[in-house]
Amino acid sequence: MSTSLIERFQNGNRLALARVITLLENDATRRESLLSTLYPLSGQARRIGFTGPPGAGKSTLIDRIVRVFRLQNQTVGVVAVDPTSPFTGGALLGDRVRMQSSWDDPDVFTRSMADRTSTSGLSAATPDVITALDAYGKQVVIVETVGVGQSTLDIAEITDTTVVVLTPESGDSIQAMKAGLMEIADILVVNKDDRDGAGTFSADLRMVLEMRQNMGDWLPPVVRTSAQNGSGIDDLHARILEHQTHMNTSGQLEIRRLRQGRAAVTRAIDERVTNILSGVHEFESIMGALSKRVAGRDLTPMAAADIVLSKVGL
Ligand SMILES: Nc1nc2c(ncn2[C@@H]2O[C@H](COP(=O)(O)OP(=O)(O)OP(=O)(O)O)[C@@H](O)[C@H]2O)c(=O)[nH]1
Ligand SMILES: [Mg+2]
Repeated sequence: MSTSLIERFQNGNRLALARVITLLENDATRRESLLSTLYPLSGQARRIGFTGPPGAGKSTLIDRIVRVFRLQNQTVGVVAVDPTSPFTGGALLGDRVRMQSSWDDPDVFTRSMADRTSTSGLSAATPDVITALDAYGKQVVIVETVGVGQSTLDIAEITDTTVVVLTPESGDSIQAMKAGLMEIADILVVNKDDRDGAGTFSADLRMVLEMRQNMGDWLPPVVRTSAQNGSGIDDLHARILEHQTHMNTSGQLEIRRLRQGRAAVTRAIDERVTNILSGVHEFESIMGALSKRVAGRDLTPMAAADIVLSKVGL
C-alpha cells in the first residue's frame, strides 16, 4: 500500500503529497520509512525562510513573492507555521484568505501547520514537511515562522536564505534585536512601506547592519516593500536570487548545508534519547524525585542526569 502512495507521490499526485505530509506529522511509525525514501530525493529545492514579528505581513508578502516565482514557471511549496497570533486568529483559514492568489494554482502547495509543539516557532515536523515538498520536486520551498524569542535561530538550520520581515511600527527594531533577528537575516525587509517612518527605519537598520562585527562577505540588503500594494516585490525577488547566487558561488551553500545536516542529526539524537528515556520504568517519578533533590541543592543537575542515563546503560 505504501509503495503505491510513494509511486503516486513520485508521479506528482497532489493528494499523495498531502497524505505523505499528514503521515509525517501524525504517524510516528510510518514516518521513518517514509523519510528513508524521501530523503535521498530531496536537497534540490531552494529553501527560503520568512520570519519576523507577528503581523509584520509575512503571509501577505509570501503570497506576492510566490506569484513572482510562478511567473518564472517555478513550482512552489509553502509551509506556514501558524502562530495562532491575535493578528490572524491563528487559523488555517487566515492564511487561505491571505494566500488567495496561489490557493488554486496546482503548482503551489501550501500547508499551514497549526500545531506548534516546540517553542522555537517551528513545529517539530517542519523539517520533514520541507523534505517532502523538496522530494516531491518543488523548486522553491518557502517557510514562514514567527520570529519572537531566542530560538528563531532554528530557521537558518533549515533554510538557505533567511528573509527577516519587519515593519516601521514602533518597537519592531528593538524586538528584532532582542530576538536575534538581525543576526540571522540574509535579507531584511521593511514591509508596510505605505506607512509612515519606513524611510528612517530602513536607514537605521542599514546603519546597524554596517556596524555589525564578524560580517562575512554578504551585507544583508534592506528592501522596502508594501505587500499590500505590491511595491518592492520584484526588488525582493531579485535580492533573493542574488543571495542564492552568492551562496552557490562563495561556497557558503555547502557550509550551510553541512550545518543543516549537523542540526538534523542533533535533532534526531534528541528524539532518540527522548524515546529511550520515555521507556525507563517509572521515568516520571524518578524525574520528580531527582528534580526535587536538584532544587534542594542536594544533587547537581549533571549527577542527576547520570543517574537517569545509567538506567538505560548510557
Ligand atoms: N498597510 C499595510 N498592511 C499590510 C501590509 N502587509 C500586510 N499587511 C496587513 O497586516 C496584517 C498582517 O498581515 P499578515 O500577512 O497576516 O502578517 P503575518 O506576519 O503573516 O502575521 P502572523 O502570521 O500572524 O505572524 C494583515 O491585516 C495584512 O493585510 C502592507 O504592506 N501594508
Ligand atoms: Mg502569517
